[in-house]
Amino acid sequence: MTEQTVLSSLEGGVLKLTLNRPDRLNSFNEDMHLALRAGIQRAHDEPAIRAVLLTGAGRGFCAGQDLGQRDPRKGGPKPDLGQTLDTLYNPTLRLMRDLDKPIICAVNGVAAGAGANIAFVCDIVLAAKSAKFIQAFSKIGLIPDAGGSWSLARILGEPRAKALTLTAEPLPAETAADWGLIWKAVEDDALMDEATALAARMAAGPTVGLGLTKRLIQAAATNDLDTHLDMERDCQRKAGLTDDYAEGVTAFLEKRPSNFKGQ
Ligand code: T3D
Repeated sequence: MTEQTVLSSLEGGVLKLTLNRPDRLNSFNEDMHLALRAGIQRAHDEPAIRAVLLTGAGRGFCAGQDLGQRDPRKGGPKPDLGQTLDTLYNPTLRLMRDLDKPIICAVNGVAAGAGANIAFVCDIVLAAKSAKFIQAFSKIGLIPDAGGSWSLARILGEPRAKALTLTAEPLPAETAADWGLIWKAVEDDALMDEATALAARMAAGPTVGLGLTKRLIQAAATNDLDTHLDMERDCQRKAGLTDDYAEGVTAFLEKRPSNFKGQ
């Protein structure tokens, strides 16, 4: 490994992962794929990690797949992109959805192709006002992957999802927020402070309850109401057995801030 493609630091229960190939706008090579997956896996494995903050180094967030690695002029057989989705993108996306801890995404600059769609898989997305989201795939003859055709259709509906993906027109951060695709667009110089504070707040929260909440919201789109009411019952039962629930109620009754331990 010649470069550290994902920078990682743990502070106050927040695992910060920074995509780190700034000269390629943090586009994905295999090493960065594996490093990001290892970071998310670490968040699964370590109880001390109670939230993840994902961002990019330099002026971009992530420009999707590194196209230098797909250069047809180099010859050789045509790539099996289904296989790269199967082995590189999709396991990481599933790991991010399955993580029972909040993932905050700070989109610091352009997010294109799979780079945009990885942001949409995160739980709370903040973007710098100067950032743009580009479904760049149609420009190179591909389909929107990394969950994009799923997220965009669900969140935006067909008309906007089709227009964005078929035209590859950049979507400014403020419009993305107006359309409900991300949580907020914030002033560029406030982005990291705001995202860091939010991640710290999540890390100080009732981790089990937050994880169950994430799971419920994700399941809502495919559950019918009957199934979902049962799922809420089961999740509330689990949440009600946590020490954090007891602490939350005690703190309320004692008129003091809660001191959640994530258990
Ligand atoms: O292959 C598979 O495994 C299947 C999965 C595919 C998933 C995908 O994500 S496909 C989509 C791939 N991404 C793109 O098509 C986006 C390509 N990039 C762009 O269109 C533009 O760079 C941006 C709109 C994102 C930003 O434009 P701009 O003008 O701000 O920056 P730039 O000058 O184009 O880029 C700066 C540098 O980053 C530049 O290098 P240079 O000239 O300074 O040496 C550029 O080549 C490099 N760069 C940007 N994106 C990529 C990249 N290098 C490799 N791969 C990239 N995706």
